[in-house]
Amino acid sequence: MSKALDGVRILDFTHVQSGPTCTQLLAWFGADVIKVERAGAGDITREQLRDIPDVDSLYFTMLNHNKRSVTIDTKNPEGKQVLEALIQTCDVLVENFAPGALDRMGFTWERIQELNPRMIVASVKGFGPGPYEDCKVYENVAQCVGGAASTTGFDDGPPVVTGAQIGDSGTGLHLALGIVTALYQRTHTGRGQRVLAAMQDGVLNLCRVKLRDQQRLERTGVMKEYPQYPNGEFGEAVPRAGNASGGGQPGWILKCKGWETDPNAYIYFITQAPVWAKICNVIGKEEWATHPDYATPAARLPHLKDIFAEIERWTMTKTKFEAMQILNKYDIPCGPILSMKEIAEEPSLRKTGTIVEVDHPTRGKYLTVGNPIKLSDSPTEVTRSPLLGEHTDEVMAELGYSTEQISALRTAGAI
Ligand code: CAO
Repeated sequence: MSKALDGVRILDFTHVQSGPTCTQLLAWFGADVIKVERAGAGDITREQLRDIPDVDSLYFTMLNHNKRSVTIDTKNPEGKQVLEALIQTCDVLVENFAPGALDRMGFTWERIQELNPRMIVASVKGFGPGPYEDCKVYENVAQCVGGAASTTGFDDGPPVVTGAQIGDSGTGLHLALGIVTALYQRTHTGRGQRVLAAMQDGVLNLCRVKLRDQQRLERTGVMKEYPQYPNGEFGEAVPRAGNASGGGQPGWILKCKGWETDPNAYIYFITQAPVWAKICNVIGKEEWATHPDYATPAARLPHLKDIFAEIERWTMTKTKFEAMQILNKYDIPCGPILSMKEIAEEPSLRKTGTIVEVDHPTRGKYLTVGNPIKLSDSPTEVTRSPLLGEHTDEVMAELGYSTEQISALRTAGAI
């Protein structure tokens, strides 16, 4: 079966996490992704957080599936020529170097356009144009400057970063959408363009509901679904909301049977308005269905703490899976807090290709997260990440270099 992005060639100049997640997705959709790395070293993540000596780390292997790896020293004049040949034959250049690094290599937007006017140049940067545009940025910095950290955690504690890599992988996702959109526009215009996804912007986009709340707070001075209501103080900025739901249906994380010893024996419970009567029945508080203090969503808001405490008395008598099973019968929205171990072992995720076992020549078998986006006409087959420079000769031959030329370039340190 053909793939959605068959025939699209990506010159992958990405490293660490944000850029590689983007090009990995494009590779899963069928693009030929050629990852350019420095000979001898490669992407720094190959050696970061290693669990097996001298073997590409899981950090690297889990972000670089389905790609080819070539080594080029792009600061070497002959290496630059090889890169120029790649620019002329690829559709998209994706990079997430520090600001200005591509220009310093001699590959400005103008120069790239001269070489290939159809080329799309896609970049992840920490910030968009402005006072911080020259800054280097990593995941947690992006979470802090994009509004996630100030709105995550509990009200009486410090800001907290989330384990979800919304700055890196989140921005990679945004960039991938920008790239396919630019490829589509090129079918009409014939021209390439620049695509920029700034990590601050990507995180803020994912924190959109918090900017909503900032404006609600400024208008009304209070947010009734937040745990600070009715007894706490609201300041000028959106406070941290603990585990409160970001939407209009109040929710909280509640203890389940075994919470004393199992750090993940909890369930997320949503008191969705249409099923309120069923919730009251399940927890044995039938009278709340009609009581004036509890019968409507607005009446319930000042009592949310008591309501969740009562529901928790019920959830603590069940395991998180038992509670889920019972609540699902009544269409009460809830979700067990799953550990990574439980997720890794979940058969249904293996079946859908969301968790995949991959074999690697030096690492052996390992688990990875497969393509979370499923296309019915473009199925994803996850193949292992490349060894450093594994495809240098193959790609050079495709560019028209002879075996002798390739070994001369290697001797000169250009590849
Ligand atoms: N041949 C020769 N030189 C190469 C090369 C190659 N194949 N590949 C990279 N280089 C050079 C670059 O040209 C650059 O050189 P100069 O500094 O002389 O211009 C140098 O390697 C280092 O690039 P860098 O500054 O991007 O790398 P860093 O480790 O210092 O910074 C990071 C890493 C992530 C902070 C920075 O790249 C960045 O801010 N990127 C944008 C934001 C981003 O993506 N952050 C998320 C990363 S994932 O957490």
